[in-house]
Amino acid sequence: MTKSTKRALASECINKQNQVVTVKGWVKRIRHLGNVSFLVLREHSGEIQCVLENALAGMKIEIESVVAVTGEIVKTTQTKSGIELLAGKVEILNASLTPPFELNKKEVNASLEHILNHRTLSLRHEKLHAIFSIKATLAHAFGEYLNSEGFTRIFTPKIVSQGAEGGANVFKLNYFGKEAYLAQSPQFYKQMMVASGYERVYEVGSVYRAEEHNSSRHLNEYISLDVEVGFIESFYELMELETNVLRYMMEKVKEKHAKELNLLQVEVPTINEVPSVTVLEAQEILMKCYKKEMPEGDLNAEGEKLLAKYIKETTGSEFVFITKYPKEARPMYTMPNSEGTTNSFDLLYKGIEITSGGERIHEHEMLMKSFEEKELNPAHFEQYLNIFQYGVPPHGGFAIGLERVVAKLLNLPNVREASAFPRDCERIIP
Ligand code: AMO
Repeated sequence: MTKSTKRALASECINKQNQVVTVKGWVKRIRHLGNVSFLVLREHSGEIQCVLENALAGMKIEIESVVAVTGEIVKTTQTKSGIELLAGKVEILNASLTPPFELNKKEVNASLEHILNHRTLSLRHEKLHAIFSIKATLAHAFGEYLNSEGFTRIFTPKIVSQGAEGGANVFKLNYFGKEAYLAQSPQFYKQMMVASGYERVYEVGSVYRAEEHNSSRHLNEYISLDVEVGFIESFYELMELETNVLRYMMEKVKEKHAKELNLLQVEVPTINEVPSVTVLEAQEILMKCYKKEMPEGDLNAEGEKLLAKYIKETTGSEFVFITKYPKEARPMYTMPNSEGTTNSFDLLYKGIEITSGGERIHEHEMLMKSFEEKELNPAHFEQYLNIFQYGVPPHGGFAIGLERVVAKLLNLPNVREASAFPRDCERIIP
């Protein structure tokens, strides 16, 4: 077996001046000037210009081919990095056809349909590529912060016997002849893991919603960043925890992605205290300032946008918590309070809901009653309900929709742009 040449990364070449190295990657651009060709090679760590002289300059190389280039790293004034590679050998590892997607323009001039139809190629465009590097950092930072606060990461099933969020938006599937569903959220399981004694748990996982409306903020599969905490004194603790998690996530993006943020012309918000209003207060603001009447006990999409505008103008914050929704607007597991509402909250970011959360009912009898009030048959939820007879502490949690956070942070008009391979009513490929 022949030993392959050890690959040098483009980002390391600055420290390899006057050394002979082999770089490997995609041909981003190739320009011919007489006996010389300039090949820009792109890979995950960055780019490097390779200069091909004489015999090599005549080589026929299609852009987006995968190549290995061997040569000496030298200083130059012709590139931003101040170095280039003088090629002695070029090997085409896998030739590309002419790509059906324009990758070398500064802007992406293509419809979302075209972008998504050619996803593998479109993700090679630096602006689209940047979105998913930032998304990965947000998800990682979410876990990193919670780990440092004594949380345990959990992994719960996505094939379930009951939907946790209610409503009609569950995908049914045939599970060896029995009816099963794709999980709408890890709600019951994260509560069960708190009750199992882990107390503080989180999950980063896919969840499924059979939303039939093709809107710019709904996906049929998305990443839910879930948190559940035992022994809470009040649901305000959860709002504080979420503020801290989000602050850490944003700081990490700032720290790691200066280049991508500059490319996308995005400013990462500094999260201080997040303002909070009750649903009732929000409705009063919308009536007083914008003459808008809202649905009973809730805000509609227009109301959420207007409230965000009001909060931004009056406090400077792009985030706002809305608290104390009525029972009717929340799932059966939500803790009611003595004011006739619930200990629940949503978080809006730039006028879009990115989180729901709240305190859960932890007393068996109260929970049974709540299921019955929502006309749910307790027999269908027996396993979950039984747990509450064996010592479950006061607890609560929340879930953040990752793609919505990415879309809002990066000013992407459609949440699909924040999913590498989005699932919507019409799309299941690629
Ligand atoms: P909820 O159903 O409000 O709450 O979902 C939580 C968050 O998930 C995101 N989200 C979506 N993102 C993209 N496409 C969708 N179709 C979609 N639906 C929801 C939103 C939303 O705020 N179990 C509770 C959470 C909890 O109380 O812990 C739940 O799932 O950002």
